[in-house]
Amino acid sequence: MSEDEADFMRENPELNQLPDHSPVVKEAIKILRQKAEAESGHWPLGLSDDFLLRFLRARDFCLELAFKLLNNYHKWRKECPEISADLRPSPLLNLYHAGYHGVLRSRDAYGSKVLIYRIEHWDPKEFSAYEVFRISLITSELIVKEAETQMNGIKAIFDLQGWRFLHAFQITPAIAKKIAAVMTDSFPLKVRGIHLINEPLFFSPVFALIRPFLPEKIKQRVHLHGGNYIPTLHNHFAENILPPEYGGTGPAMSELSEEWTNYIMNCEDYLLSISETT
Ligand code: VIV
Repeated sequence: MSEDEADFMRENPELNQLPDHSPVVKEAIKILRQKAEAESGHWPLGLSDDFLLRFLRARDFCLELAFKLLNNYHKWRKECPEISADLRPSPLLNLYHAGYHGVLRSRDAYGSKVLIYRIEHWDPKEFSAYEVFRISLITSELIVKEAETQMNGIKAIFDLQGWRFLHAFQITPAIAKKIAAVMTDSFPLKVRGIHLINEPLFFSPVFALIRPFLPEKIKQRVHLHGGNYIPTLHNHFAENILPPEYGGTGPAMSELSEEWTNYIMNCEDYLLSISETT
């Protein structure tokens, strides 16, 4: 092991804030690439600087952990073709147009990207949990390209208004495991908060399926706000970034949802290019 390599044996959060082109960052990328090339042959998405850097940032420049994440990411995608084999958004357009998903225009006070999902707008007779899952994966693949998101992670708000048995039946133990895996060690994004609002009582068995697979650190970041969520949600997100539907003064959900739909549709070629992982 070289001296440089030894430097990257532990987590180095201070390196996380460095720009892409700084020499230490370049050095870490080079070592990670050498490791990947040496230990396994097949990297269908390539090993470009940009690609490798997101894994390093997600693991605060600890080489071992970044390499493990890189491996897990490829493994997860291969094992879940129903979710990740075809990342083109067009087959999911009805779900987008229904307003299931929006991304806030402004980051939160910590620089995290904030994503909103509204279960009420998911018709479980039209779309499976796999397809709904794919919406999150598509968004994740696009926002993980932003340096600020790599550094400061994401927060997700799940509005469970309208949660029905038909939704619950779709969350099989297999899906629950995939949810937990992608949130913990199979995707290069730091999950800084999961906020559930309007969750009905019969949501708890579903959460009980997912919970055992979450590490303590992530468990602590899951907040259950219930129906009277405005005061507690506002402890986490400033009113001026939240849409009026959630007691804020920011742009409306319909606007955010349309904006994001247009954005992902413009990225269809890119999404197709990263779809093939075999
Ligand atoms: O997709 O960082 C029963 C996060 C999430 C992701 C992905 C990444 C990520 C935080 C999830 C969270 C959502 C891809 C990279 C796991 C997709 C979930 C899809 C299911 C079908 C939604 C149904 C509703 C859930 C509600 C609770 C889920 C939370 C405990 C996450």
